[in-house]
Amino acid sequence: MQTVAGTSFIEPFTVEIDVNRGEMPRAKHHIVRRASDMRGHYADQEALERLIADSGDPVHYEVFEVPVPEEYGHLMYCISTLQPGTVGDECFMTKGHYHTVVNTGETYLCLRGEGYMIMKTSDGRFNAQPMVRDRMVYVPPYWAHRSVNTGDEPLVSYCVYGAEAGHNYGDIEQEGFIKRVYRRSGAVEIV
Ligand code: PAN
Ligand code: ZN
Repeated sequence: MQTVAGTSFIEPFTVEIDVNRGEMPRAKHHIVRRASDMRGHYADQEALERLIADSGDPVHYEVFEVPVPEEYGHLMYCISTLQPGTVGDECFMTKGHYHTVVNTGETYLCLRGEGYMIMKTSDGRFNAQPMVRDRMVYVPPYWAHRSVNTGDEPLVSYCVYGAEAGHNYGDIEQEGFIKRVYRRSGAVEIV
């Protein structure tokens, strides 16, 4: 068998996914982001500090993955589980990022819950796609992406992307996502 330089040969494998709990039980990487990891991301920073102080710094979201080599040709995949809730009236969300290798896309298959994937480009385009069970969002290359939970249960999705992608959080932290997602009197507003 001939292999290609830069793409490691590995053995095939399978993973278990617990769709209802939003977990990959035997994940090797388990990233947990709490409310305190989200400082600087919400419009109402005082509301975030109150949430951290009064609710024991609750878990915001978790990412489970069995990593593969971060190389062109491999596909990274993960389960991402974002809890429901609001900071002030802004819905819980992930930090969001561009891929470091900007021309790598990603798919998000929503397994449970409801929300939005909000996306923006470095030249100021904005797009929001609904995330709801059995629906897949395609995040094309170049788009920064953030998931937002607008419902009352965890938003669970299965993501797949080029394993060489990398995550660039810094640029979008500086730029912001143009719009925010709120739940006011039960209605979702993207403004
Ligand atoms: C996802 C995200 C995951 C967490 O796996 O990494 O939903 O969001 P943040 O990375 O923005 O905190 C993905 O888009 N990977 O590329
Ligand atoms: Zn991504």
